[in-house]
Amino acid sequence: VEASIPEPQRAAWKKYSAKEFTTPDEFEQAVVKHIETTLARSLFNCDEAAAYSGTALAFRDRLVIEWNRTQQQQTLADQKRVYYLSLEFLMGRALDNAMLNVGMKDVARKGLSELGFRMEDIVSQERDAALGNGGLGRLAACFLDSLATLNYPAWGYALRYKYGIFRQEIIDGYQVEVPDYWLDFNPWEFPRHDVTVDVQFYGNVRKYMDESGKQVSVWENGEIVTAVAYDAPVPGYGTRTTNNLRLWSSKASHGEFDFTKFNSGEYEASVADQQRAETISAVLYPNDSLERGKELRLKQQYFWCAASLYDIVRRFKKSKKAWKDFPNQVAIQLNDTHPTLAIPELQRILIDQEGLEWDEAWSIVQSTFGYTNHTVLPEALEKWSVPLIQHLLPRHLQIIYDINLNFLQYVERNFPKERDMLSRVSIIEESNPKMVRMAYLALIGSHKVNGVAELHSDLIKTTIFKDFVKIYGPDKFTNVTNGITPRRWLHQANPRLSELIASKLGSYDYLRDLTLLHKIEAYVDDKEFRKAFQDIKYANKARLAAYTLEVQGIKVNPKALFDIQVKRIHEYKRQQLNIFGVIHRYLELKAMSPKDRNKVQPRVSFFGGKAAPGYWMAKTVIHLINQVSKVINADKEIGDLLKVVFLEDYNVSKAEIIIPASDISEHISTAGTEASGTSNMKFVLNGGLVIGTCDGANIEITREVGEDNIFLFGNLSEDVEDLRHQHFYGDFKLDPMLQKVFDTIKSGMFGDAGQFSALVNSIVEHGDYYLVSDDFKSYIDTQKLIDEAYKDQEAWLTKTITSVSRMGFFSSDRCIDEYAEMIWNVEPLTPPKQNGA
Ligand code: 73E
Repeated sequence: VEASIPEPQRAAWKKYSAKEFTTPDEFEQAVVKHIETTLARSLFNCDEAAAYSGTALAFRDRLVIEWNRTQQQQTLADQKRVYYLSLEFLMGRALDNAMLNVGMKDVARKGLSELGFRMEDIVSQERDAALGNGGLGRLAACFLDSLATLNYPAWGYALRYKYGIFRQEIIDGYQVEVPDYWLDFNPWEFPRHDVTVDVQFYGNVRKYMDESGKQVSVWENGEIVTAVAYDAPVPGYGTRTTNNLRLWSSKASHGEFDFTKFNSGEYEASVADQQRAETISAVLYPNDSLERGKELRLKQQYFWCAASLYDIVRRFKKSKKAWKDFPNQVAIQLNDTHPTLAIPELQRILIDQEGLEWDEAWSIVQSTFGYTNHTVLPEALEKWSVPLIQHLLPRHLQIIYDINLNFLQYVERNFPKERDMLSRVSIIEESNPKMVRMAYLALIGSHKVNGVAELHSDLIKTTIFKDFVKIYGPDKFTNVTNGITPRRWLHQANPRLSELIASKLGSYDYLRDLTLLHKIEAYVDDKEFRKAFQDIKYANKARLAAYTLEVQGIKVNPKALFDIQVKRIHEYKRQQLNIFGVIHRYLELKAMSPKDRNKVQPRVSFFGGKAAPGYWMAKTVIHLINQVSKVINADKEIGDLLKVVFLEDYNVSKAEIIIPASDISEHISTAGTEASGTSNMKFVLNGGLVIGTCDGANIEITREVGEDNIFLFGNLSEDVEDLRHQHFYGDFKLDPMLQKVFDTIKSGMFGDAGQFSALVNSIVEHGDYYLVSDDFKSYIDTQKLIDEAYKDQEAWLTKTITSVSRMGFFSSDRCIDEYAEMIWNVEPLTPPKQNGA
C-alpha cells in the first residue's frame, strides 16, 4: 500500500527532512547523539567499540539519505536495471569504504580525533561481512562497488547467512573451524519485515484443462517457508548513487509459533518447524570450487532464486508494461551456476501464473539471463540428482525436461547426422541416478555466456561447451576479464601509495579511471618519486612484520624479500609446490658454507588461506606448512635467511594489510585450472611482482606489464592433457630435487611422516594430477632468478613502478562497462546535482 503525505503537509516534511553532515562539528554531533541515545552510553562509558558503532551509525544515516533518493530516482526513471544474483558477496568492512565513497574521510578523521580516537583504531573495530569463500564472492563485491560508482541502476541479491565463512584457528599446526556469527551488531542492514515472499518446496503438480481447453499446471500442497528481505546500501565512489544489496533470510511461514500446534500442546513440533525453516539461510557452504550435492544447498539455491524473482517480477508488474518488455527492463546475471534455478522459475511464473505460451515465455527468459562461468574443474561443475529435484521441486523438474526436449529437438533438426551429440549436450545426464547438468541449463537459458579471463573463455569453448559453440555459434560466448575495485584495493589498502600517485597526477581522478595510471610511468626515473615509492613499500612491509609479530609471534625482517601466497587452499592452486620449494631452499641453505650463505637473499615465505572443512588434502598442506614453519623458524643457523609464516584466518580485511606488503606473490596453479585469479591484480597494483604460471589473468597481466616484469614458469595449458596421459601410462619420473624434499619429509624432520604420506603419494604414486613434479625445476629456477633480480634493488623498483603504471586495464569499472555494453544493454542513470533534486 502506497501511503503518501498529502500536499498541504509536505512543506513541514521538507523543512525537517533528514540532512547530511558536512563538517567535523556536524559529524561529531551525529556520533555523540548516536552513542548517547541509540547506544545508551556516555562519555564515561565509551570504548573504541562504542565509538565505532556511533561512527558507523552516523555514516549509515548519511548513506540512507542518498540510498532513498537513488531508489526513488531509479523507480521514476523506469529504465533497465541489472540484477546480480550471487550466492556470495565477500564485502569485508563497510565503514572505511563508506567514508571514502562519500568523500568524508578527512571530516571523520578530524572529528574522531576531537572526540579522542584515532580513525584507524575505530575502523579496525568492525568485523568483516564474510558472506563468501574466495575470488567469486569478492568479485561480486567489487562489481557492486563499480556498478554504483558508474551509476548503473543495479541490485545485488543473495542470502543473509547467519554464519558466514568460518573463522580459521591454527591449533598445533592444524586448521580448526570456528563459527562466524557476525550479526551481533550490524548497522549496515535494514530489516524489511514488510517485504516478504512465501517460497514453496515439495508438494505435487496437478494438471487440468481450463475452459478454453488449455493445459494448466498447479504446484500445490507444498511446504511454505517465508523469505524476509534485509537491505544494505552500496555507495558509489564520488557519486550520489547508492544501490541496494538485498539479502533474504528464511523463517517459518507462520511466524514464531504455529499456534494451532502450540495450542494443542505440540510445543516441540511448533518450534522444530521454525528451526527447520531458519536452517535454510543459516550457513554459507564453505566449499570453494567443489560441489557436494547436499539437499540443503539446493534448498538455499531455490529459496533465494524464488524470492529474488518474485521481487523482480513484482517490481516489473507495477510498471504495467507488457511481458515482452520484461527483458528491456530487467537484466539478470547468474554468478556461476548457483542461481540456475532462476531460469525454470521464471519460465514457471510466466507460463503457470501469468498464462503466457511456452515459446513467448522462453524467449523472454533467454533474453533476460546472462551466465558467467568461473571454473572448468570437473569437481566444481554443479549437477543435481533428478530424484532430489523431483522431490523438492516437482514442477521445475517438468519444466527442465520440457526445456531439454525442445532443445534436443532443435539440435536433432540442425545436426541430423550427429546422433551421439544428443546425449553429450542433454541437460539430463543418463547416469544412475540421472543428473541435471546445471551449466548446460544455465547456458541454454541465457543469451550470453562469459568466461572471466581470455584463456579461460577460450578453454570453455574448446572443452566443456565445445558442442554448444557448434549449436549456437561462437557469438553466444564472450570474455569479460575480471577486475578489482581500485577504491578498496589501492586507496583503502594502501593510502600512502594512493596519495603519492595523486600527488603526481594532480588528483584522485585515477580512482575512477584507472587507465590514467599510465601517466606515472613518466616518473619511473624521478629520484624523489622512486624514493617515496620505495619508502612506502618498506613501510607496508614493516606494518605486516609488526602484525606478524603481534598475531603469530614470529619476528620477521622487513628488509627480507617478502614472498606471499594467500588464497583458498586447493590442490590446483598448488600451495604444496610452494612449500616443497621452501623445503628445497632450506636444504640448500643447510648444505652451504657460512661464506656462501652470506650471499643469499633473505626471504620470508608467507602463506594464508582456508581449507574447506572436509578437504583432507588441503588440510594436510596447511599442517605441513605449519610444521615446516616451526622447524625453519627455530633454526638459529638459518636465522633471517629464511622464515616461514602461516597467517591465520585470511580474509578481506587481512588482505588489505597483507597485499601491499609483497615483493613477490605466487599465482602458481596448474596451467588451465585457475579461471582468472584476482589477487594477482591486487598485488601488482600495489607494487609487487608475480611469480606465476601461464594461467588465468596472469597471461593478460603479462601482456599489460610486459614479459620482463613478471616471472612466468611451468608447463603450458595445451600440454597438460598429454602430461597427465603420460603419467597415467606409467611414464612418470619424479624430479630429483623433489625426491630429496620427499626424503626429508619421510625422515621425520617435520614430524610424523605418516601424516604427509597421502600428499606425497598423490604425486609419487597417483599420477601427479596437478603436475607438481613436472613444474618443480622450472619453479625453483625461477625463484633463483627472483633472488638475483631482487639484489638489484634499483632495477626491481623500476619493474614495480612500471607495472603499477600499466595496471589500468584491471579495474572492475572496465569490467562492468563491458558487461553493460555486451551483455546487459543497460545505461547509467546520472544522479541529479546536489540541490536540484
Ligand atoms: O579463478 C577464480 C576466479 O578469479 C575462480 O576459481 C573462482 O572465481 C574467481 C572469480 O571469477 C571460482 N570460485 C568458484 N568457482 N570459480 C566457486 C565454485 C563453487 C563454490 C564457490 C566458488
